[in-house]
Amino acid sequence: MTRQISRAISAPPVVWPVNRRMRCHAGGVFLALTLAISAAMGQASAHASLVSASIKPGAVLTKAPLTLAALFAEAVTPKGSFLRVFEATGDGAEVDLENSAVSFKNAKQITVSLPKKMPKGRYLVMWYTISADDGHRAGGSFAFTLK
Ligand SMILES: [Cu+2]
Repeated sequence: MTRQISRAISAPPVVWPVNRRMRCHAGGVFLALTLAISAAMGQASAHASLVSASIKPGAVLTKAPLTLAALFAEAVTPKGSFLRVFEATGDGAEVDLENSAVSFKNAKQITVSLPKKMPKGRYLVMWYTISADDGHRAGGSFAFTLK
């Protein structure tokens, strides 16, 4: 039952023509619908969103790790999904070794190597996933500090 509902709701919303006068009344309906869809999506666990990472968001590290691994809620496609690390200051240069890849043993995990001599500073991790289950895309970022 829940599955059928979420499948029906996750279809692209049909946008029908609404004239200006109708729109203010329709606003409440759209809001209610949006809330209903969000609730249904939450139950269905929709995308390959970030579950955990070997460097925790907001972490302050004293020793630079050589790899960063991140775990996602769903299996991700090797093509198109990535993990990248940038300097949060200065010119925002990419610091990882540009070898972001989905783990052989776990299709829900992406790893990337970090340089041996990573300078102290603040870094920004960016992740982007395409779900291997349904093709849905998700992305986000978090910061950490090396001091
Ligand atoms: Cu999805």
